[in-house]
Amino acid sequence: RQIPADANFHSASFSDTDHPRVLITGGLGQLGVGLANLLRKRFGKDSVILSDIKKPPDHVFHSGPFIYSDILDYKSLREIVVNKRITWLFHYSALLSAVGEANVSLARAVNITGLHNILDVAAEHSLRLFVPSTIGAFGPTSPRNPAPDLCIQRPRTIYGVSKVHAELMGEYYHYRYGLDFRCLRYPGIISADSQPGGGTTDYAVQIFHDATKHGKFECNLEAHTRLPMMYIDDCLRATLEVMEAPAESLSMRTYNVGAMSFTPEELAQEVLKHVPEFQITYNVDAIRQAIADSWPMNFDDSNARKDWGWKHDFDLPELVTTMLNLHGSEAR
Ligand code: AKB
Repeated sequence: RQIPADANFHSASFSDTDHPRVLITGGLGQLGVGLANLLRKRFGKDSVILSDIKKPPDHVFHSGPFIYSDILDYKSLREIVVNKRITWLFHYSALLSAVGEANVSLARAVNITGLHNILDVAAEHSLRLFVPSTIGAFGPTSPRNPAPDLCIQRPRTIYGVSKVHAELMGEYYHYRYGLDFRCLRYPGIISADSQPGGGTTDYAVQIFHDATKHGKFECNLEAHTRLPMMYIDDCLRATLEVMEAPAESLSMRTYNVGAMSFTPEELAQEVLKHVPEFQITYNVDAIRQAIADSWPMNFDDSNARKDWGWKHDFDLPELVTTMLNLHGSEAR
C-alpha cells in the first residue's frame, strides 16, 4: 500500500464539469439501490457502479452496472477503482447493531478491516469517500437528549465501536493525507422497498408491513423507547448533499443528521389514524432493548443545518402516510 507521507490529495481528480464515477460497496443492503437510483438520475446510469458479494435480483442487475466486490480483498478493490476510473466511493458494507452482537468476529472483520482497505484505496487514488456512521456510535455515557456532534462516545456494541473507529480514522486520513472523507451519522432509516438486516431500529420498518398485511404488529422494543429516525428519501438526499458541498463549507467531517424522533407507541398511534383496527403488542428482545437504551433519544444536527443547509422533508405524519401508501394500505 502506498500512501506517501507527504501526500496532499485534493478532493477529486476530475474537473468540476465532469460527473463523478461512483462505486457503492454493500450495494444490496437497505440503502445501496436507492442511492444508486438517485445518483444515476443525477450523473447518468453508467457513472454509478453498485457492488456486493451477493447475487443481485434481476431488476437491480438490469437497472445499471453491477459488479462483484469483496471489501476484504484489497487487490480486487484496487482493480475496480483503477479499471473503472472511480472518483467517488460510498462505503455501505457493514454488519448492523443486533447482528453484529451475534457475530462479533465477522463484524470486526467487515466493519474494521474492511474499512481499512477502503480508506487505503481511497487515499491512494484521491477518491472522495463517504462512510455512513450512526446514532449507534454513541453510548450510555453520551448526552442522549439531544446528542451533539462532539461529545463522549463510548458505545457498547461492536457496531458502534467500529463506527467510532471509522469516524476517527476517516478524519485522521483527512488531516494526515488530505483524504476527502465525508461522514454522516444516520438515525434509524425507514424504507419501503428495501429491508434493513439485523438492526435495532428495524421495528420501525417492519411495523408498516405488518400493519398493512395483518393489521397488527409485535414490537421487540418497549413502548416508550425513543430513538431518532429518518425516511430514506431524506437520508439519501442528505448523503448526496454532503458529498456535493464545497469543502470550504464543511467545518467538520462527521455530522449528525436528524429528522424526527419517536417511540413505538407514538408510531403506533399515528398508524392507527390510517388503519383503524391496528393493534400493537410488545415482546421485548433484551439485547435490542439494551442497545436502544444506550443510544440517543434525539439528535442535535444544528451544524449540518448551518454548514451545508441540511433540512429534512419528512416528519412523523408524512412518514406514516407515505409508508402506508407504498405498502398499499389503501387497498385494504
Ligand atoms: C441499527 O439499528 O443497527 C441501524 C442503525 C441505527 O445504525 N439501523
